[in-house]
Amino acid sequence: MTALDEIKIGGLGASRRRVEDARFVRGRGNYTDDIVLPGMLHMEILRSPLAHARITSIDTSRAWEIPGVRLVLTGEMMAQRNLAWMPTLSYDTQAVLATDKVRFQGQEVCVVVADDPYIAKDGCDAIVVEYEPLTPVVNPLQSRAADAPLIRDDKEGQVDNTCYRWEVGDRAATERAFAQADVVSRMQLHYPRSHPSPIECCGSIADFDPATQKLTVYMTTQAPHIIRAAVALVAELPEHMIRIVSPDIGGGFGNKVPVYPGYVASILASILLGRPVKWIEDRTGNLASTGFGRDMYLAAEMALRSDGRILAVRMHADTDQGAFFADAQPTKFKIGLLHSAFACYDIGTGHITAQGHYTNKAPGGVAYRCSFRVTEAMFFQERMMQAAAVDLGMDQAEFRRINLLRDDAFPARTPFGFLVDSGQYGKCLRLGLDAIGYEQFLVDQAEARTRGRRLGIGISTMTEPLGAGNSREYDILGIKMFDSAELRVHMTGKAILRVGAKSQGQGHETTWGQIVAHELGIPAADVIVEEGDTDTAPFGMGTYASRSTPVAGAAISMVARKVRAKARKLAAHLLECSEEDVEWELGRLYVRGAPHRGATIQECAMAAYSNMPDGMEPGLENVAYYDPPNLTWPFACYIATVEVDPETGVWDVLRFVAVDDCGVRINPMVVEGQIMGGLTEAYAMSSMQFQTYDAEGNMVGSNYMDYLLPTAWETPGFELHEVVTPCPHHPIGAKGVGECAAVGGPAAFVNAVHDALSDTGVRNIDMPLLPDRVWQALQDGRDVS
Ligand code: PCD
Repeated sequence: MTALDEIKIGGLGASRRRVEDARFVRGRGNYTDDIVLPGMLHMEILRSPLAHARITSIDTSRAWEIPGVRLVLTGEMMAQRNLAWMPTLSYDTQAVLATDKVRFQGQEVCVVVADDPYIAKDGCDAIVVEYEPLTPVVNPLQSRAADAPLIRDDKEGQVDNTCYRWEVGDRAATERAFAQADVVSRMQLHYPRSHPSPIECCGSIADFDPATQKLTVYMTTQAPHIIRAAVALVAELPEHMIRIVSPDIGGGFGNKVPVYPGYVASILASILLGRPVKWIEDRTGNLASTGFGRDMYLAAEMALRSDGRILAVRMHADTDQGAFFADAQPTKFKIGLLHSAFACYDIGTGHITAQGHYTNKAPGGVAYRCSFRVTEAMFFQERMMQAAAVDLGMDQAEFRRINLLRDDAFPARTPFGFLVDSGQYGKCLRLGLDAIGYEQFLVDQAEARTRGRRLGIGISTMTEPLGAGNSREYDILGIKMFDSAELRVHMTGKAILRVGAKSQGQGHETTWGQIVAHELGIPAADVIVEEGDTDTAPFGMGTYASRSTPVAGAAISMVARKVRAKARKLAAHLLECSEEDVEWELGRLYVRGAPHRGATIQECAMAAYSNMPDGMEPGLENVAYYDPPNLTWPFACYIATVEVDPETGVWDVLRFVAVDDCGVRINPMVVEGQIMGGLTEAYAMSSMQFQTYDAEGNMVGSNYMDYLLPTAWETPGFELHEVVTPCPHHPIGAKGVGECAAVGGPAAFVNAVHDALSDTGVRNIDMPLLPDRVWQALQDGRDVS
């Protein structure tokens, strides 16, 4: 066979149509809310109207009187079962239902279970809660003030509102480098709170069967196995009696990684009532209480030589974690992978400090489309790079070019301890500049300026650490980060593949089959892919941080290779030769030197059930657990050109060029879809999206009138290009890609707008770059934060 045949069977590199779409576009998906179980009840949550208050009394009597109400749960009742508080994925605790205080607006106070969701809502309305208001704390500045109220007075030994402190790098070497700098460039900014905002909100159906004592939970989780482990450990239920099923998921974006009180309350309700209990969150519940991204204040300095070389970087981050430190982080890294900042540049040395702050806001810091805080890292890095180029009086593209890691530098150790695997950064940058017509744009820009028009160009070059772990360094709650795949080839050569990851729309059912096709020559269409049921799928850490291709994808290659090894034995038996003489080509094994004597993979599969050699275990299946040796490091160069209207502050995107290198692409069409999706979110964050709070801690943006999602109408067109640098340690050379564009994209838009304002003295306008902010900056010639 030839490479062309691999495309025909839907192998590596085939832009195969997404098989899951056959049900999605027909409205035949099976989401949590589509599932109806016999005797199912419905749960609603009563949320706190106040950001910070002591609960003085809760009266549920009127709720109990409503016909159809089956159960009302308060924090007190949870406490009696030791379930009022739950551990978070970051070694903190979070209130399931409030007992002592409420700590953010929208916090879960009571739940009502009833015959239908409307009765349950009426039940919530009938509950009377009395609050004694406390001073709300809505940002890190207030949080660390000497007279700030203590938010987490539930935690023993907690004396102030500090959530954590963290540090990495070489302080002394960094100080020495700064002492030698010709130019020191400084920058401060806020990456605002944004919300992943999946189209499907969160929800669960807990189904405890009193007869079998088995608990089944259908739920919107990106990490079903982690949930099973958490339920087993927290509720002390035997693990084999817990089955977590993630059915179809309508977008995750990191929002569906944490464990939410609604899940836990529905489980307890089902155990108490012995009936299935469904909880489906509404939009405001989702926007007001579930995992936020970002909300980080960054300050940094860069030590530069006058020839443009970066000697060192010093950064400090203050994060607003909200009331509970509830996002998932690898244990060692309290602020995620923020220290991946500057990983694509040769920066000599650096030092980063970080402090997390509790505030009276919903838990934040979730890795919204990024590998644990990498979005903040790359945004800051690229805003800093632009500011430094201005300070040096250098061309921004040239400044990047001379500092990017060179092709012969890999594997490259960063000052913060990462090992960057491979890349062709200079090539990507050049391709991007050529595609946008960089030199000509600068000419046009200068010419337009003479006529009062403000054009700008913004560049963002970035890399992202994707595919946690390796297990030496990465764990969540002590569980090592690896992944798994189980492949069973049936006698007719068709197969089922079960994987520990869980797609939320990424297209795993399509792409995983392609890896099997590549490794075994079985057409991708002959492989059924199953994910998300802990009773059937092998253990996996879930799908987030673009880890599925780097980790689960590698496990799929490895399990297919194990199957191939057995097929080789079967072929030797069929071909009556020794195993050493059997050669492999895609989909077929043959006798070395006699290529016409061969057996197809399908013939070998049949033999595994009907004609195996004496002493061989029948069947053709295997399982593989994959612990990656390193993260994969894709690279991207994003370039935006914009025009800013000086009269209104409105800016339009003229063109957007993206050059992505995510190693070998399994399905180029899926990859392009991922990049376009990420760029759309990047555009949203830079231009229109933020979650903000007033001084009382009231959330502004708890609905889609205030929190804006871009539609096809506002979203600019994207011109996509590719470079392929295979990952040296991944079995098929693939790197992750799902998040890159959302991570690197915002800086391209924001840099472009700032470039259009380069003669005004404006150094930074914080995101989102709403027209009024841009206009204000233009009026005053000053920064807007
Ligand atoms: N791929 C290919 N090739 C390569 C790579 C990749 O083909 N080289 C493809 C795969 O297979 C898939 C996709 O693509 O299908 C993706 O991948 P990745 O990168 O590996 O990733 P994952 O893991 O799978 O996923 C995850 C991501 C994330 S993370 C996010 S946010 C987002 C993204 O993904 N989300 C979502 N995308 C998406 N899409 C959709 N549709 N939906 C959703 O939800 Mo995080 O951390 O969670 O925040």
